Amino acid sequence: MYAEEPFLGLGVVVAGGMFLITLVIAVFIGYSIFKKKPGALPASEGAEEAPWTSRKHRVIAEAAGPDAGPSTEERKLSDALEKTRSSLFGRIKSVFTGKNTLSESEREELEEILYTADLGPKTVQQLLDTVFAKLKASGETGFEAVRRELQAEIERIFLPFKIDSGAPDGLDSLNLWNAKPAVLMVVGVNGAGKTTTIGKLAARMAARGKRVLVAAGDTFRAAAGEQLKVWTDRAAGDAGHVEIFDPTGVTEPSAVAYQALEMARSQNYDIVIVDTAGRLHTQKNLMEELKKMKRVLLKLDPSAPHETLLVLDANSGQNALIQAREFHAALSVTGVVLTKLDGSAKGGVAVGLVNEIAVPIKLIGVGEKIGDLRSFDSKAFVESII
Ligand SMILES: Nc1nc2c(ncn2[C@@H]2O[C@H](COP(=O)(O)OP(=O)(O)O)[C@@H](O)[C@H]2O)c(=O)[nH]1
Ligand SMILES: [Mg+2]
Repeated sequence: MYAEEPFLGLGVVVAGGMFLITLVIAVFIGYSIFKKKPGALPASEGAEEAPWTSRKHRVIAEAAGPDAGPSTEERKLSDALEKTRSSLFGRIKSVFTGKNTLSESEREELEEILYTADLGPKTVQQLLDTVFAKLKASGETGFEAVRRELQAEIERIFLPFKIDSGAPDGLDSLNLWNAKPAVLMVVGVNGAGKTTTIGKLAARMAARGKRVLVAAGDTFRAAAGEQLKVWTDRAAGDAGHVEIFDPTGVTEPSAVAYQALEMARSQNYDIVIVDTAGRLHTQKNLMEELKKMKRVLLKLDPSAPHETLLVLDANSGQNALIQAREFHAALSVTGVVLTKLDGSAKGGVAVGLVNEIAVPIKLIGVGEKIGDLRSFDSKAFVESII
């Protein structure tokens, strides 16, 4: 009996060894199969793909609305804000390289950086007062502390105007879902991006199955109607629920808006978007015309317009603040679309806008294509710029 024990021990060792070898082979085979399965590993994405392919797919996915995933949205936002980031994060960081103090001289440097990034003088002072008071109390110095407190303070500014943007297509931030037809008036100076934004919005509305009528209310600019037509055709895509209302011979913008709403009512449209002029003979004339437009819409529907969006070009910096003040005083705008954030170093203007004009930024434009419109996520925005 005792003599058999060594053989038994040897048997156990051999069996154990074979089991281990089998296990290693099984794991190896399993891994190879898993690796070949399409989509099993994200590494296959992008690398050798032609850039236009991914771009094309992205645009289509985004135009289709809610199905577009949040990852694309985040990636594109931080890409778009790259210049603003280097004019804020980059320059603020360089103030603190090689020193870890927080004196008057750093305050002056920060002040200049925030001014030139277009946050607005009043907002800059308010931010720095708070941040410096906090850091003095805690005794902290250095870049990370300044960055943390700046981010917190800017987020605090955005907080009262934070909008639950719902689905990734950004449309839920607009008050257009409790009326039929709902009226969206789009205002702003020439070249701000009104017509482009209308195209982007109409595409998303069509993707939600809505019937959209776009009123060509910019009767002042020659070819404005044709440009709008190109956008509405693009927006309609294959689903085709976007029409343009551009009556020949009607030169008064309010008349166009009025007739469009009448038509939308009789033909069962869900949403009327009114494009408007950005320039008339004088700025005063423009404001009067826009106010009149609002009044005539109100005559047909006491709750119209349900949204008045002001389109502002981020590149216009402090001028955007001046425009916002004027348009808001005349029309009580319900939200801002901040366009051309892509490639602009002046994205910081968003902070001054909300702080000084007290209107929410509902959407942002990050490019010229139909998919390049985003809901405004203030937290992601702040983290992308500082
Ligand atoms: N890069 C970029 N260009 C934009 C954006 N929105 C509009 N544009 C461009 O700005 C220019 C003026 O736009 P348009 O819609 O005609 O402005 P409108 O006069 O306010 O109607 C056009 O060349 C658009 O392609 C944006 O978010 N990013
Ligand atoms: Mg236009």
